[in-house]
Amino acid sequence: MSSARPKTGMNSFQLRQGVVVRVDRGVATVELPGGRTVRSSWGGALLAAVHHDPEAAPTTGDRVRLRFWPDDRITVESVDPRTTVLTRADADGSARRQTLAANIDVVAVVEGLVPAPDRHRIARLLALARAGGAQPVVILTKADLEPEAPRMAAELQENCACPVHAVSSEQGSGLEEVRALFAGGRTVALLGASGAGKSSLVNVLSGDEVMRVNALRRDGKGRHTTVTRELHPVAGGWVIDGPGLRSAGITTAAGLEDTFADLTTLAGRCRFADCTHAVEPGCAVIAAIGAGDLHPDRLDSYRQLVAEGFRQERRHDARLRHEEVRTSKVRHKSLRRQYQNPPAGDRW
Ligand SMILES: Nc1nc2c(ncn2[C@@H]2O[C@H](COP(=O)(O)OP(=O)(O)OP(=O)(O)O)[C@@H](O)[C@H]2O)c(=O)[nH]1
Ligand SMILES: [Mg+2]
Repeated sequence: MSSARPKTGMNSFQLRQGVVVRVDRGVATVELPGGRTVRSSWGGALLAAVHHDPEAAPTTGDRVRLRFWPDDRITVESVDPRTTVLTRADADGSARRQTLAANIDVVAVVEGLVPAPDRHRIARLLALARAGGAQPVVILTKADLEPEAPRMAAELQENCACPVHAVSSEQGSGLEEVRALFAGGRTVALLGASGAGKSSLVNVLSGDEVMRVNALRRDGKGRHTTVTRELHPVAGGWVIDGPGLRSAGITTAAGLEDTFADLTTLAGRCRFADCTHAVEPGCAVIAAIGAGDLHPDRLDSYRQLVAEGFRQERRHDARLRHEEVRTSKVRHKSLRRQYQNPPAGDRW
């Protein structure tokens, strides 16, 4: 009697979709439709893809396909194409990039009003947000400690070319505008230094203590309380809270024109098209700084970020070229072995 053996080949196990809610050292926590979460490592094909391109590794916010194996293992087999991706250059100054989150609709740059907001950091994080394709906003926290909060928010908004909201998680003020960012099930990623108040904002928006919050250190700095990047349901949408960014190298100069719209508009009025805004006569940028209409920090940030963006683009291109050459050398070697030593029966 012939018994039909159940198919046990890899393709017989159904793939299921899920969303990555956090990643810890090569293990993703994935939420399935219905809300159950499972832990999952990388499948073979994905491992190979990640070997060639580390940016292919699943990150928080990714939509993935999971395979459930008979021995209870669960693996991520593939990552769906990303609508947006938040990427920073590795802190070691190399060409490597680190993918922070994917499929984000809005990046909220979170900065405390106390101590005074750091304009360089805001410009840098907005550039990072724009480069990834997400809509940028700025959230100024701790408005309860700064009587000048509305004026400071209005002033920053002129520079940033994006909405700026002043909020207090302590008093619950300014939260309606922030809640509106999540409308329609949108995903908002919070980016900012440690101690800026990101997790406090998540807690007050969700009405629950979903994230741990610690008092600041004596010198007023944060304690890096949040250590992983996590996705949580909030206000009808999703929020991604993560560790405070010690450094956030930009990966490209793309998007800088929008981040510095005030400056690039002025530059269009300079006498010379290739004006460097240093010594040229008829420079509208220098004139605006002299008249107090443009903060000199803006020009410093712009120069620094443009140089860094182009440098990182060149490094990344060089790394890709190196990778292509390496791959083609490996292919060439294996072809040569094959033709010099064809397996028996394959000779012609
Ligand atoms: N007065 C006041 N304090 C706040 C507010 N928001 C946050 N804080 C305080 O700021 C400190 C840091 O807040 P967190 O929410 O942990 O900051 P974080 O950005 O998540 O920090 P990391 O997790 O380290 O990146 C805590 O002591 C909070 O109580 C606010 O709106 N007003
Ligand atoms: Mg936190």
